[in-house]
Amino acid sequence: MAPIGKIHTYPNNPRVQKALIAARYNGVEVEAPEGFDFAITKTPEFLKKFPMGKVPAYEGADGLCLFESSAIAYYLAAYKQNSELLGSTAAESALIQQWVIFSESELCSNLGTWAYPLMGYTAYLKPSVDAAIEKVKRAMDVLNKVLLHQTYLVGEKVTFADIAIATSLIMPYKVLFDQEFRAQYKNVNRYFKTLINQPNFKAVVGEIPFCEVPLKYTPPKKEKKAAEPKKEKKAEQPKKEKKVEAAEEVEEPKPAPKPKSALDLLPPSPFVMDAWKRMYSNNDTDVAMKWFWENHDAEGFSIWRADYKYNDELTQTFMSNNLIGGFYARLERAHKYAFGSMIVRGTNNNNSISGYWVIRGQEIPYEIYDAADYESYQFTKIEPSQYEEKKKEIEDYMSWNFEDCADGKIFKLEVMPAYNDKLFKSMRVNNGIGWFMILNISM
Ligand SMILES: N[C@@H](CCC(=O)N[C@@H](CS)C(=O)NCC(=O)O)C(=O)O
Repeated sequence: MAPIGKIHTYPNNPRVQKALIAARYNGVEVEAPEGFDFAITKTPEFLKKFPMGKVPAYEGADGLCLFESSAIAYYLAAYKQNSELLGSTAAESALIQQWVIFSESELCSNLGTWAYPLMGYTAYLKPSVDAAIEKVKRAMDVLNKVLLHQTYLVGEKVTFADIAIATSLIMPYKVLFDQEFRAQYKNVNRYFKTLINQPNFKAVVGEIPFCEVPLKYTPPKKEKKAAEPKKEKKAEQPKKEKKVEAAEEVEEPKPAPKPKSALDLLPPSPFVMDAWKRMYSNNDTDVAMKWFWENHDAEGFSIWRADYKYNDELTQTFMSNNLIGGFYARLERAHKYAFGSMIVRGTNNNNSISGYWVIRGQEIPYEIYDAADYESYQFTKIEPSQYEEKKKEIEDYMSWNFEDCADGKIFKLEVMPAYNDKLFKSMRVNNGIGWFMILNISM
């Protein structure tokens, strides 16, 4: 039988497995060509057919275009008339629908929030990861109860519900659910093993090794700095020493009490960081940069070029952009004192991260060098005598004015990214993947 269509995707995308399994159950052939380049998802031709610019995306030989992995899988599950995958009554169909939605909203999205920071794709925020783990446990409890007396979720045979749920559980069974975790969900374990050993599953997903050592967050190592304000403070205040030591034993640093920044003790500067951020947000970059040079105070602020040190390890451009987001997420205390524009230049498997910063004072302050990811970047100061020579480059970085600019992020707290017009403009100009990747990426 000739393929009825093809699925655009990168190799081994877990979101495609449910479609390929459904296709096998129905004896339908569909292509999932290798050699995919993410860049095509942002071309006008692709966006015309798949306006989200995301994968997987299905293109039928008959012209049907579909995005959303569950819709693609549904189509293949429904392709054969009277397919048993979709139930035989309205009630069964609705129950199947219930579990498909459950797999997306209760499993995939929470599993992504749990796993992706640990894989380094998104910023690690402990409360958000902990909350996601609790939500996954709640969903697993539900499945465990339901599966106590049932082999499959709906009726007595494998349906699309089982395909959706089991494929959502592959990643966590491999890297998150260790033996101790699995021990609490014996019925789900039995169910999962039953499914992944069905020939139609096995042909798509292969052997699934169960997790022995789950992914854990390991903060990047930092070089010790000669004079850290925190340490000085400890020495000056012996009475509080015990309390500080106890706090240091806790896995995650707690926000309070806020140390007063050494930067607040610098002589006042006529350059007002907030005014610059507003200027940048509300005007075209050429207008904003004119204001910047007119108002820049080279004594109170310094300009830095930042280059990621491990560009040769970067792969997908959207992942590089997520790295920038991860760095920013750890610079919470620097918002008052710094502004940065970092961009991803190049293409998948051949890209780099670089940018420019305007920073209070003449050194990289504690608020920046204390961030976990700081050591991954080379910060090079641009001396005032170099301003003229570097002016064009600085402006190009501020406006993302490079042919090879794939994406980027602006470091400034002033407005939420989703409402940041300049960011939207830049995303449009670059057909960028943008901020939403960090929020949307789930599985
Ligand atoms: N809900 C969608 C999610 C698709 C999705 O987020 N795909 C990612 C790759 S796994 C993507 O194409 N991201 C690129 C982008 O956000 O522009 C689905 O299940 O198909």
